[in-house]
Amino acid sequence: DGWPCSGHVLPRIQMEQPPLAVSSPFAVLSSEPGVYPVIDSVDMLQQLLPLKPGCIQLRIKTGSDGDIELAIMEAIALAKKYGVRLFINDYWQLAIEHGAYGVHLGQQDLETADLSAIQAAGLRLGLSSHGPFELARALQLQPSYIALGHIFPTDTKQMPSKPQGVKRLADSIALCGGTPTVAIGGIDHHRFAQVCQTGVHGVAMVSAITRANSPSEALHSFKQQWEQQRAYH
Ligand code: 3NM
Repeated sequence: DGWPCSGHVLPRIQMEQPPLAVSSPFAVLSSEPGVYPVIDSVDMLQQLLPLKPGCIQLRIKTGSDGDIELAIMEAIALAKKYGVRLFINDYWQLAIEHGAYGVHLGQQDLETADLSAIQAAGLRLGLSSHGPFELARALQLQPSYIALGHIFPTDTKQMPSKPQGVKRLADSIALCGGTPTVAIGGIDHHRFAQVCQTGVHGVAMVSAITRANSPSEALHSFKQQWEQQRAYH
């Protein structure tokens, strides 16, 4: 497919476009996301909920459909009991059906997810972004928050892009205007303070919490640091 130009046929550049079915903002977060563990089991959720993280995300990548639905149902019920805002990664239909606080989607999920249904159900929407193009695409959809990643090298997920670093994180936060932002990727206790100092609204972590000797102590310590940074800035 192309168009003629001075006797040559140039390839037509295909830009994938998001489904722009949604023209108003998604439901807003009740407050900034804060310390935001990303976990993959109900067991880990049970350990962390008593510490009341700002938000928490259930991100399950393996398992049978039945097991995944059961885990999502249990997780939503537990999070409600503790009054913690739970985002379901990927499984937006189940999130709607069982009344999660919100849905978190990657950019590739935008091809298939029904954003209007998520919005109509009143669920919050978090979107991942990994650089200026994805950030612009995410902003167009007026989500409840935008995740900016990955900030530092990470072993948890294979990333096709390069780490963005804190300078780019700060620039992206400015570009987001009023939309809340969440930093993710390679954030641990040593790097937490410099991430907070960018003014980001939330910090998401997988391994620094789930692979700690005591996940609940790790979360407690991140929450304390978050409060200190907030009081300082
Ligand atoms: N999403 P850790 S980075 C799940 O950049 C995930 O979108 C990322 O794990 C993104 O805190 C990432 O262990 C993994 O580095 C984050």
